[in-house]
Amino acid sequence: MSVEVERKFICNAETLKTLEEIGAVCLGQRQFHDQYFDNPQFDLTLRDMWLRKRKGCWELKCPTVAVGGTEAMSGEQSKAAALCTRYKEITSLHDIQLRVTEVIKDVCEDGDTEAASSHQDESWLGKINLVCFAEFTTVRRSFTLEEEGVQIDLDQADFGYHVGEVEVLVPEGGDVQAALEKIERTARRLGLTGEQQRVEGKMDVYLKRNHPEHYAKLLSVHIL
Ligand code: V4E
Repeated sequence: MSVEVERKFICNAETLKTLEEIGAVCLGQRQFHDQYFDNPQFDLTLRDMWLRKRKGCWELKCPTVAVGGTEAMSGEQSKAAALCTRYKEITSLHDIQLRVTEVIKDVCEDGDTEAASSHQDESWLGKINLVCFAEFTTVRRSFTLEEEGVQIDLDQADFGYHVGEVEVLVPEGGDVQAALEKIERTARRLGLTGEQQRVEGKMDVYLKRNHPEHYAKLLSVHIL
């Protein structure tokens, strides 16, 4: 398990040029199709848990309890930290099923919570009433600033939304504060100093268009 710390940013015509100027190394381009799952009551996403299948593998993103909080930060640091998200990334199918069934145990009437044996076996979804509520394809160009250990992704979603993100993966028990500082330095080098507001991710835009009521609910409980 690792913690993904990331900050989204708005891409513009200058972004590629800026990446080149600051010495970012291109890691290449890839395309992937994401399917996101929840039950009809949206019990997972209302707990800020995001279950998806990407390239044949299951992934679950869950909120992480902030270690060290923001009290030790300066005003500027905590403002910068507020623009970042941190999520635990779980990729073990066994652990994903445990976490998901903890939340959705009441709808499993026959008590049959038999685990799936492989990432391809989707029978467990039906048993706990999980259905796909969002799916889209992303073309992603990735860059790294090797000296910082950050990855910068430029995403183009197939429903017409373009967004960038600066990301650091922190191993379990690692230094989240150091990751926030790397992201902040990178944001400055990218010239993102004017961005004071959280930038919408692909899911914000997708839900706004396709599930506006659920989007409004997530906004009202400050999940989006
Ligand atoms: C919506 C959401 C999550 C699902 C994944 O969203 P995101 O990280 O934007 O997708 P992607 O394709 O960039 O994933 P990656 O390849 O980096 O793993 S996880 C958390 N949320 C909620 C959320 C939020 N509250 N605020 C922002 C700015 N983004 C997402």
